[in-house]
Amino acid sequence: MILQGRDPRDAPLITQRICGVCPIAHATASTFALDRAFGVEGKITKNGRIVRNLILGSNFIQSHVLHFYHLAALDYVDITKVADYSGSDPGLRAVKRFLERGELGPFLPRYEGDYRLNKEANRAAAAHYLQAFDIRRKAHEMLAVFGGKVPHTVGIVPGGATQVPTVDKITSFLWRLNEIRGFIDNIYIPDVLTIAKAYPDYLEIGSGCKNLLSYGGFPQEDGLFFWSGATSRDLNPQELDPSKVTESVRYSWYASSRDPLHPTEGMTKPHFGKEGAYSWIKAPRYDGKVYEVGPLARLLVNYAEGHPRVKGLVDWALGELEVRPQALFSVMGRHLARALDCKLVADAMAEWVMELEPGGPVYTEYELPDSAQGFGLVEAPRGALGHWLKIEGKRIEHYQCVVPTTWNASPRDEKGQPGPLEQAIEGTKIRDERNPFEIVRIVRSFDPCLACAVHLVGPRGQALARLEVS
Ligand code: NFE
Repeated sequence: MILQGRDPRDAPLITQRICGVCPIAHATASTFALDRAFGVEGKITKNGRIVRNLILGSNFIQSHVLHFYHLAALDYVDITKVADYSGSDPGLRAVKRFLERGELGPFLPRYEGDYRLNKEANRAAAAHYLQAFDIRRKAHEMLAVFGGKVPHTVGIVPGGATQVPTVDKITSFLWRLNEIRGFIDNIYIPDVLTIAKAYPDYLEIGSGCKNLLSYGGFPQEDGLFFWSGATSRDLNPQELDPSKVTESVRYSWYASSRDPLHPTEGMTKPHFGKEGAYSWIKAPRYDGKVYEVGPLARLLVNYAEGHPRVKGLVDWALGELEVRPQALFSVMGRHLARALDCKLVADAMAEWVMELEPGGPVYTEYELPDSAQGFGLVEAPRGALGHWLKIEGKRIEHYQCVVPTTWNASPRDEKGQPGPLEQAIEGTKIRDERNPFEIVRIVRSFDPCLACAVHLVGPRGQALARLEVS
């Protein structure tokens, strides 16, 4: 709604402000939609395509490391076991001082009881928790090399990118990437496997709807790096048909003339207090059915389709845990898929950055059309993201974003079907209702982002702030 009446070229900049965690995915979806509307979709230069991929890939790494270490790990790692640490690691000594002084946030308060790692494993994980901050900073720096700034990039534009690669920039990007790849291979993936082995029951709970959807992402010369498609528990592959995407607002606080609607016609009309509604999130569905999106969906759709790199890596990880692919429909399956996804993207980036042509063009000119339509589909860190727009009189007339967490955290739809996260929680046995670890661990395994999933509502006609720029 904020975009209506604006210059279409503002969309990648404004839609990034939906979220500070995955802004690049919004810039990319919006830019793909505009490329299509402006008729430059097939004319992006090699450098333009690669620079876009490197900016988005840097954000994937930052987001996945953030999620595992800083949002999810403390559900499994008991950081208070650092209290009697007597070694020389400066990070652990700092944590110990915090604990001694009673400055326990963000480590406490927390749920108590189900921490299963021994003292050594807890200490190692706590040290990695701290190291992960540095890795995230490096991923941000890497993004800024071609993206200009973080979190909201100015580097991705319709027609291509803004930064012409130089040998200096490539070097600056590559040394950071190689350090990060070492962290993913030697620390992140082993940590996820350690936790999965200590919590094998979490390879069985939180499975959810067992339908998975991927839009595919990261264009290469010969097609997308991650393939698009859908699959289910049987792991039979299906082709993606974007016309089958709809959103229902039957149980959401929005009004709509018809329900459900395809995003080219979708409406965002707040109706708080609507009878029966219980969420600000809409309910996206594919072919009328409930689908999970995210790293697990991306990997298993590609696994089902026989993507060689994905298949090799997933089979290796399954061997480490001695489980079948179906075990990945679970809490630990989502964490493992996210870590493997991080490696796949980081390794591919090391190849893409070497394909850049220093000094070569990154941008293709286009004419702003009077009227046009477009849509952009991309894989965001949290899964399938689509932006749909219509342009009339060189201005945006209609704009809809259907976002990964909207899929995963959706309420019931017009048929009464609960969303993936609701299905994943239903029927879960809680061992200790005062410490409902099972529920928080299931919810967090989806890496939900409600900033992305809800729509912004401001009090009608009321000034929220006044800014003067001189
Ligand atoms: Ni706010 Fe996002 C990602 C997007 S999620 S984090 O990844 O698009 O719903």
